[in-house]
Amino acid sequence: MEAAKEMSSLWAELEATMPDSKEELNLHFSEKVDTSIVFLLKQAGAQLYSKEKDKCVQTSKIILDYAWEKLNTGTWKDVDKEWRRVYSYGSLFKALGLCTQDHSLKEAIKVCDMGLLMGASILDNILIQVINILQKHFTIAKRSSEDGNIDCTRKKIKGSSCLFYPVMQLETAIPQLLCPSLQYFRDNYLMPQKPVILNGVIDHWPCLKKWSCDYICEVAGCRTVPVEIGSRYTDEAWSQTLMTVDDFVDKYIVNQHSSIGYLAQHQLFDQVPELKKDICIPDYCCLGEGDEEDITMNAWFGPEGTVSPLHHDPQQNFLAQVVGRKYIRLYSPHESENVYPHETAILHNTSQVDVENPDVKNFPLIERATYQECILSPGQILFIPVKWWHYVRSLDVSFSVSFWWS
Ligand SMILES: O=C(O)CCC(=O)C(=O)O
Repeated sequence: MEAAKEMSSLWAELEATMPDSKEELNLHFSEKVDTSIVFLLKQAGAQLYSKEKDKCVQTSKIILDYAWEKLNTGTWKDVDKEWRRVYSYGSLFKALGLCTQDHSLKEAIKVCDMGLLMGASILDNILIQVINILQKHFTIAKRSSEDGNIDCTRKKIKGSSCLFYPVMQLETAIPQLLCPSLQYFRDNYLMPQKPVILNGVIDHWPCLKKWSCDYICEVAGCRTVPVEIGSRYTDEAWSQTLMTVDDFVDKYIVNQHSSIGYLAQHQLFDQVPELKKDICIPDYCCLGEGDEEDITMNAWFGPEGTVSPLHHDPQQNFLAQVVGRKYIRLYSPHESENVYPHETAILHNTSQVDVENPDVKNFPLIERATYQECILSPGQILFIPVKWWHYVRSLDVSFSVSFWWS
């Protein structure tokens, strides 16, 4: 009885996000999309509105399989947006069709996440509205099934083994400031493009007190996210996969699988607005010329030992440390020749040298390159000027947030 009540309240909320009639679904596509697929989309829409949910799920699966092929042919930038819209509609119809008592909300959430990651915005970002509702109901159901059993779910993280803990030298240490004024930061660090660690500027961020594996699993555990597998993206064995945050934490953080998994992505905060509420854009970003919407926020969540090989990015960066510590080494753009950038276009911003263990025979100039370094701890922000080479290795389970701005 309770389940039936819960399902009808969920369905009422979902219905409120949907257009009033199937005619308002706006199922119009350019000639790039085969008419047979447009027909199936209309059919799935009609099945949904006439509450034939199982049939709607079946039709949506065909649409999704077909669109998936289109999304995975050629390079991502050449994928036509119309096919991404098709994928989003297929995801929407399938997710809503799955919302019956017999199906799990978890699967519907996964379908929406896939739509968000691979699709394009439709119907005023309806997938975000739908997933928020699904997640709310999923969390309520999960909490009530866990009642009285909370301690058993606590994520226990193995102690840090820190095989190689760097010793900082005074001469190479990145300077630190305590809450500098905007003008001081601009004149002494932004304009001359010098790295600096800012202390005391993010002390008020709620994430510093709130974020832990338990909390991240509580707010995002059921969400599907892209994860990088392998110790560094320059390795041949490196790959990417999709998995839920719960599975990522269990496999790579709590149980520390033999390979390394890194949740390094820019969509996490759009996918999970709850996490975004716990951080703020640093005031210093207003010194840039871009608008706030142009700032990219990246999440970097992984176990001890994740490495981002030496590389540079095309924007200014504030790398904020929230959980755990990271060893970071910076080389100025003047050292580019000495750090041996890869020759391929795709990796031209990445060095061939493993800077903590350099092959000086093959890369002798690396010994000439001067660098600055630090161990970034929770509550600190590192300013990495545009085009500065940076190498990052986490010393603990770590969560950082970076802001790319111009
Ligand atoms: O924290 C990391 O592993 C890499 C950070 C980074 O490369 C960036 O913020 O641009």
